[in-house]
Order: sequence, then C-alpha cells, then structure tokens
Amino acid sequence: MSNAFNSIIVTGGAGFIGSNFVHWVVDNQPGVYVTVLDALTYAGNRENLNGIPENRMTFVHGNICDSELLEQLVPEADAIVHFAAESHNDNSIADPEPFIRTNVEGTYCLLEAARKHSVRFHHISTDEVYGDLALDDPARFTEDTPYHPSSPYSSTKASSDMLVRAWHRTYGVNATISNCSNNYGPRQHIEKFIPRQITNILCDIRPKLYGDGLNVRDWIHTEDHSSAVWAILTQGKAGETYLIGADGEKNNLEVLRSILSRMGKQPDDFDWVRDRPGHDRRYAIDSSKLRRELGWAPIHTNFDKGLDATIDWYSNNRDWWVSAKEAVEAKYAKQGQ
Ligand code: NAD
Ligand code: TDX
Repeated sequence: MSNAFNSIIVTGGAGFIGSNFVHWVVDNQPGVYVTVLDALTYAGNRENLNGIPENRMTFVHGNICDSELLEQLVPEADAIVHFAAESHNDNSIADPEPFIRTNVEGTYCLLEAARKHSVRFHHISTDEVYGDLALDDPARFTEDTPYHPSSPYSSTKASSDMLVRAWHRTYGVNATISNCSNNYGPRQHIEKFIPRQITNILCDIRPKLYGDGLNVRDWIHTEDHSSAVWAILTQGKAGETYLIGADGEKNNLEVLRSILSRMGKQPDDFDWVRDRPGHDRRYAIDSSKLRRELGWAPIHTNFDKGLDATIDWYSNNRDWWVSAKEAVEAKYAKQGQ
C-alpha cells in the first residue's frame, strides 16, 4: 500500500484521541488535508481543534450515521480514519442504545460509503474486544486472541470490527483495523479514570477507586497511538489487524497513588466505591507485529513523565473541563461511584 493520502476524513476528530491524531497529522504530515466529521456529542469539543490552520482542515458538524452527508464527503477523500464512537464503558452499562447506533450502525454507514467510492478505510478499535486476562496469567493479547467482549461498549466495538472484516473479505474494501490499549494524555474527557482523579483533586473532591483497585490497564500516550495509526494507514496490509500498545501495564491503585503523590496528597486520600458490573480484570497488549512489520515504536516510554505533563495540562486548562465537572460527578454519585 503506498502513501498517497492527500485528503483524509477523520471521524470523531473533535474527541480525545481523534483530536490528538488531527494535531499529529497537521504537525507531522505537511501534504495532508484533513476533513473532520464529528457530531459534537457530550464528548466532542470544537475547541480541541483550535490552532489548526484553515488551509489544513475543514470541520464538518455531522453524524456518521447520515449516509447522505457521507455521500457528499467520501468521494472527495483518499481515506477514512474512523475514531468516532461512544467510548465510555460506564455509560454503556447505564444506557447501551447510543453505542449500538454510533459504534455498529455508524461503522456500517461508513463502510458502505468506503465500498461505494473505493476509499481506503482504517478502523480504530480497542483491546477490550478480547475480554480480559487473569492477574497471574503471563499471556498478553495478540492479533490471534479470540474475541470475548464483556461490556455493552466492548461488544459494540467487537461488532464493528466484524463488520470491517466482512466488508474487506466480501466486498474487497481496502480496510485495516487497530486495537489499542488505554490512552492517556491531554483533552481526555473527565469521565475517564486518569482525568477524573486529577480534576477531583483540583476540585477538592476525593478520588474514587472501583472494586479492589487491582484491575490492570496497559497505558499508552495518545501521541504514540497517533503515530501507530499513521504507520498502519500508510504501510498496513489490507485486511490485517494490528495491536497497538506500549508495554504500560499498571494497576489502578498504583496509578491513583502516583497521581496523589504528584499532587501533594497522602496515599490513602481517596474513597473505595462500588465496582463496575462485569469489570474486566486485566488488559495487556503484545504489539510485536506492529513493531516488527511496520517499524513502529512508542516515544513516550516514561509513564511518570507523561502523567506529570497530563496533570499540568488539566491544571492549566481548567476552562476546558470545569463546566462539565458537576454533571459528571452527579452522574457517578447516582451510580454509587
Ligand atoms: P471520545 O469519547 O473522547 O470521542 C469520541 C468522538 O466521537 C467525540 O468527538 C464525539 O463527538 C464523536 N462522535 C460520537 N458519536 C458520533 C457520531 N454518531 N457521529 C459523529 N461523531 C460522533 O473517544 P476517544 O477516547 O477519543 O476514543 C476514540 C476512539 O478510540 C473510539 O473508537 C474508541 O473506541 C477508541 N479507543 C479508545 C481508547 C481509550 O483509551 N480512550 C483505547 C482504545 C481505543
Ligand atoms: O472513577 C473511576 N475509578 C476507577 O477505578 C473510573 C472512571 C474508572 N476506574 C477504573 C475502571 C478501569 O479499571 O479505572 C480503569 C480505567 O477506566 P476507564 O478510564 O473508564 O477506562 P476503561 O474502562 O479501561 O476503557 C478505556 O480503555 C479502552 C476507554 O474508555 C475505552 O474507550 C477504550 O476502549
């Protein structure tokens, strides 16, 4: 596959990972023009794209389920990079319906447009499609691990992956899939674990830890996710899946204690709260295929340094999150979390 992408559509480009990807492309790939398609749900923010020059990007406020809109946008593009999703497990447990619409039906609409106009398609997915691993299991997920999703969110992401595979095999859509581990970094919604705890401390609210706190997540800086997606978009083999991860396994208690100490708090300055129903125990990614075949490597290999920069970002960008804080915490309080 050659890198001949002058014009790409980025769905969900006003969200956390999508906006970081758009900034990465604009900063690192001078010849590429980006069309962001984003519905600006509660998780999308137009300000996430501030600073991008007008001659590099168009923002389209619209829904990926809107096939008529796709009919206008897709013929003009060389590729679709599909980040748009309902992305939060706890929300999917409270109300799965929007997850079915956006993650399953939305991916279907985009695949149909990619098929009709023979446009390259890269699908952003998650390691959660593989279910979870035991804490004492030496195994990590690979591209051959069977699908075993646990939550409404991860089952809709697994469904969307299956659609992509079928559209490649049956219709020959030039598609690839990446399944990435937990991202952290600037502009992540404050409903998610790391920003929730940082902003709690900034608001004098005690951080909240689910269950026994020993669940393991495999953390990657969102900028490393961006460089990996670009490598797969430009060098990946059609029909293939690539796992993205940066060897960042840590349990939630460790991450929370690190945030507490970096923000001048005591190790026990937090509350234990109700566990998430069906809570996956451990995720761990073996990304050797991506490293070996496409020569990718992460650059943010020091988690503590990345965490410090993330704490600084939320401390210095209060206006970005403060108006959402009360409602997010009220929603969690109702769930006993
Ligand atoms: P996010 O919730 O921060 O952003 C999602 C974006 O999609 C928002 O801008 C939202 O407005 C937009 N969107 C939602 N529904 C839409 C629709 N119907 N039409 C158009 N736009 C819509 O999510 P994120 O954390 O940035 O995740 C991005 C992608 O990466 C998702 O596909 C997610 O499954 C995947 N992923 C996330 C992680 C993680 O750690 N956050 C890890 C692996 C994979
Ligand atoms: O307040 C909290 N306390 C807590 O202990 C929150 C919000 C979470 N947790 C725990 C649950 C998880 O074990 O922290 C861990 C991380 O939680 P989330 O940030 O909700 O992420 P997770 O459920 O692991 O899913 C994330 O990574 C995979 C993204 O949200 C998904 O979009 C992605 O697919």
